[in-house]
Amino acid sequence: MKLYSYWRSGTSYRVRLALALKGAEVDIVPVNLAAGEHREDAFRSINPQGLVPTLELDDGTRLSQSPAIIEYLDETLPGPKLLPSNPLERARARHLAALIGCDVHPLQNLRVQRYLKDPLGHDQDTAHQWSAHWIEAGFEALEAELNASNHAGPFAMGEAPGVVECYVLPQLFGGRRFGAEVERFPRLLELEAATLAVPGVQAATPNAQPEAG
Ligand SMILES: N[C@@H](CCC(=O)N[C@@H](CS)C(=O)NCC(=O)O)C(=O)O
Repeated sequence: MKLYSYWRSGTSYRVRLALALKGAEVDIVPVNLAAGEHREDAFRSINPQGLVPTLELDDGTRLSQSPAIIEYLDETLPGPKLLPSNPLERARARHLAALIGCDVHPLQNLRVQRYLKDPLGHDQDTAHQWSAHWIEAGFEALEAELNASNHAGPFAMGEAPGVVECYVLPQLFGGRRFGAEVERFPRLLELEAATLAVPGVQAATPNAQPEAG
């Protein structure tokens, strides 16, 4: 398998985490978002939306959109299950993941940040402040959800990290980058520390990627 990925991309990090938790090998193909490689024809022929991540299977089939990729990997690879088997628990895991994936992360995307600056005319500090505001709003809800949960922690859904952790770690990475006050969310930080201590997970982190700069 190949994963078209960018070191700092939160959605690529989600998929790298899912692969690491499954103990699966993948060839990483870096796509340099900062240099605009994802907008070039060569990458649009791989993913017409011009976004990472895209997973390419050994037979050449391609899959995009991180939630779809993660669920496909969970259903087809051996290793620990990332989504719970109980329907209600599975819906809850999807709920917590979507809180980040649908309502927080899209607002910090590169193309959204660029639009805030040009044509809207905001400077970098204002764009970051705007992002940090929405990240903290999402984290407040997520922290409250986890504190009210039946699961004691440190993980969101049980004894081991799964799909929710695949979303929370990248969003904390993004939160720090945009200046969100992540220290206000001790439950999320506890979940992050416990996940980073799982063997193999460090290799999935942004700074462990060969092209990180
Ligand atoms: N919903 C998509 C979002 C993918 C996405 O937003 N990718 C970002 C990197 S995290 C990207 O390629 N951004 C390029 C841009 O905004 O120009 C997913 O979950 O895979």
